[in-house]
Amino acid sequence: MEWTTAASLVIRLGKQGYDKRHSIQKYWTRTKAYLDVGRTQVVVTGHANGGKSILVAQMHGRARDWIAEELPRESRMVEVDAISLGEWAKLVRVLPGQTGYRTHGEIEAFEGNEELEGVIHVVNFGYVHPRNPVVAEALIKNDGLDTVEKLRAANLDSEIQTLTALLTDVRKAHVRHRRPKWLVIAVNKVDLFADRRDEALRFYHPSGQGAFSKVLREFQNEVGQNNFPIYVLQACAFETAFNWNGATIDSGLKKQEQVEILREFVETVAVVSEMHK
Ligand SMILES: Nc1nc2c(ncn2[C@@H]2O[C@H](COP(=O)(O)OP(=O)(O)OP(=O)(O)O)[C@@H](O)[C@H]2O)c(=O)[nH]1
Ligand SMILES: [Mg+2]
Repeated sequence: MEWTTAASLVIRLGKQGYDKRHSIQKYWTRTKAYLDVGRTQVVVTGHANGGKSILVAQMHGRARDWIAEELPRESRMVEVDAISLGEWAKLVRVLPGQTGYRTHGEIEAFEGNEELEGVIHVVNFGYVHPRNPVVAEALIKNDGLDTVEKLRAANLDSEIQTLTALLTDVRKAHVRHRRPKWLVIAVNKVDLFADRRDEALRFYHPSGQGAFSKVLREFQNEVGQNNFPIYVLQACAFETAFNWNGATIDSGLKKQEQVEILREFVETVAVVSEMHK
């Protein structure tokens, strides 16, 4: 079991697969008008407050301009964006984490979309909490999630339900269009569990022993493993201390490590995308 990296893919495929990314079509245009009418090529999903908006923003370096000033608020609409690396560029739609805001985006992104190439599903190893302090307070008081570990346990359970729901959409699209062609599990916020990344990998990897792995494996068995490759990547969109009920968890990454993880993440997604064109 290993994290997927650009280098490991290149070794597995031989160099040819990697070079292909320099010869992609130059259909790309940066105009916002095009972005709004273009069909989604990559869908980004995951829990509310899990880091989807920042991660996507980081995937073409735009984030540095504004992250320093203001972090994104809760997304209430599908965000249309682009991810790019050199000449590789994809039109992305980020589905809001809050299920109530999602319906339209899900339909647009998955149904009848013959352009859909892949899905980036963002997970957090349980390190996520509601933005709304009132909702957070209720989880602590009413649901008894008064420690980070209790919160994580509950989150990890709900991640499995979210994954199952996502795979239902993927299954339908796959039956109709044989798309999306790949799934990236983006294990974000690794700064908060830097020393337990092996554990996280075993938790999320299709060959792992846990419930998340089992759902992935069953899906792959159903559609055929070669028809639907799943890659597990580390991500760290933005180092932030995690605060819950008076407890604080700080980043455990070394200096510059976040930049390196992000660079690797973008490069690996680009290689995955070019491999499965
Ligand atoms: N520690 C840590 N925190 C992160 C990381 N990425 C994002 N965050 C935190 O997560 C918060 C939410 O990020 P967003 O990108 O707005 O999350 P989202 O998934 O778009 O959330 P919704 O729009 O509600 O669906 C940010 O304010 C950051 O503080 C990360 O890699 N590490
Ligand atoms: Mg968002």
